[in-house]
Amino acid sequence: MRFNQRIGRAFDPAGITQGPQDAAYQGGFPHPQIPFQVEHRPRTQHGTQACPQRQRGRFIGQVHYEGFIIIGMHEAEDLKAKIRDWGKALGLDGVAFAGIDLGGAEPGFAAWLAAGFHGEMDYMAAHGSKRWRPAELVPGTVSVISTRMNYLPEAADAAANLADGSRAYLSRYALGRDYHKVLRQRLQKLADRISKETGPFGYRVFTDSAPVQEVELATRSGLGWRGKHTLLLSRQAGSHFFLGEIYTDLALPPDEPESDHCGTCRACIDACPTAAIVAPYRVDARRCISYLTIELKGSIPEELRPLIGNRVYGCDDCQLCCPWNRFAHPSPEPDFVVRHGLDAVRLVELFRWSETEFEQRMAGSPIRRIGYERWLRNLAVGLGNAPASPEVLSALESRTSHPSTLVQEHVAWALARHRAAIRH
Ligand code: B12
Ligand code: SF4
Ligand code: SF4
Repeated sequence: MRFNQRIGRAFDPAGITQGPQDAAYQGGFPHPQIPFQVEHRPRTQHGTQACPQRQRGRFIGQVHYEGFIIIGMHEAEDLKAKIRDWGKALGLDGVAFAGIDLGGAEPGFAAWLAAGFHGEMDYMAAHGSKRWRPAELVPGTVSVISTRMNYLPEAADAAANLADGSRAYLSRYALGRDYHKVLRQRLQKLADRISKETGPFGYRVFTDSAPVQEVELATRSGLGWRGKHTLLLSRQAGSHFFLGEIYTDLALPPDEPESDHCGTCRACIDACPTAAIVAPYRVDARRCISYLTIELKGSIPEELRPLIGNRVYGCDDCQLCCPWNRFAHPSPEPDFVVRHGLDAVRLVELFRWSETEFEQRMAGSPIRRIGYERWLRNLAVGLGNAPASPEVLSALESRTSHPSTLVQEHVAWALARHRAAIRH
């Protein structure tokens, strides 16, 4: 019997689609009615990936037995190889496969929450065990297709930009088009391609948009290993890539995890400007510049402002210093091409933008989600840290009566800083 290697409790039309309470499950793969709170980007998750009706018998080497799908190991490996190739053709730089047992990682996450490291990101504490049990988030899931997509654009040198305090530093990932859209579309195309081979199947695609433990899944799939900065790293590509997943009811054998290649290095811990990496594999988000400039809605703690330097949207320091990022390749993806010269732009220039200019220029960019008020807040901090010049002072003075008290407060801090420096 060839069909006994992998068994997935994948799809039970009789049990799922006919239940009156499960109207949302019509079509084979459920649209969980969870008001998914976004992680990097608030938005409601739309169930666009439902499969209409599974057509039995169209899947290679697939046998249905009492509600189980049984796939032969040989056929599943063959399908995995094809999925890798299709992913590559779609511009995904890595495709690997994980199971759904995330046991072992939950206590570390609970400790992170208990320490309050999530700050104001309440969505990180929501959703309970769905985060750890993919089949609770998307019933029927038995495997995860874990993918990565390189984003590094051809851009002005990051170190030179960081060293020039009159320039703005925006995280490399945010210089082009919003990756959520780009990666999500690729994953959808990959799922469409798979269904051409297998017939309709149950799936749902994710990227940074739901209670999905993306780094943990990617680590288990062997897509890379978790660095001491907590991000995923790969020997071929460093860490400048996004992660995205397809939860699926296809039972695909998991790949082998990658071994750890950080060794005794601790460059990322030492390079962090705010000491946010409080220990290897532990990031206190409340100190992380990425959190302070993107996630935090209110006032940036004063003691951290001088440490932020000119980083006005996100931060890359823990990655820029990583030896493995010598192997990071610029992405050929047109969507990640730098827009509006954001890789080498002066703080005063960005601070001059009106709200309309911000909305127009940032349309389609991940930066737009922080809104104009937080944009000015961040720039005011950058200007407060910039070398004093008449231009910097007059730019700040032009915003002292801005209608937002948040902006006013950060501008006042920046001006006070410069005036104190001039007095001494
Ligand atoms: C919340 C979040 C953040 C938060 C918190 C980051 C963090 N390290 O937790 C903030 C806003 C700070 C952030 C910043 C960034 N993020 Co972010 N973020 C996420 C998100 C939504 C969830 C991550 C998460 O689950 N954190 C919770 C903690 C507990 O998990 P963890 O750090 O992985 O910790 C594990 C262990 O290290 C250990 N542990 C951790 N702390 C502790 C504490 C104790 C006491 C113990 C015992 C154990 C322990 O247990 C955990 C369980 O396995 C993911 C997307 C997703 N849905 O997964 C993207 C994601 C991780 N982010 C991403 C990116 C790109 C970034 C930035 C580089 C963006 C930027 N340039 O500004 C920075 C990098 C900062 C950093 N060093 O982490 C990418 C990473 C891609 C990659 N190569 O890995 C992801 C995967 C998004 C995506 N789809 O591509 N992010
Ligand atoms: S992104 Fe910046 S602030 Fe956050 S952990 Fe990395 S180096 Fe530190
Ligand atoms: S800088 Fe060093 S410790 Fe940090 S992720 Fe890279 S190799 Fe690992």
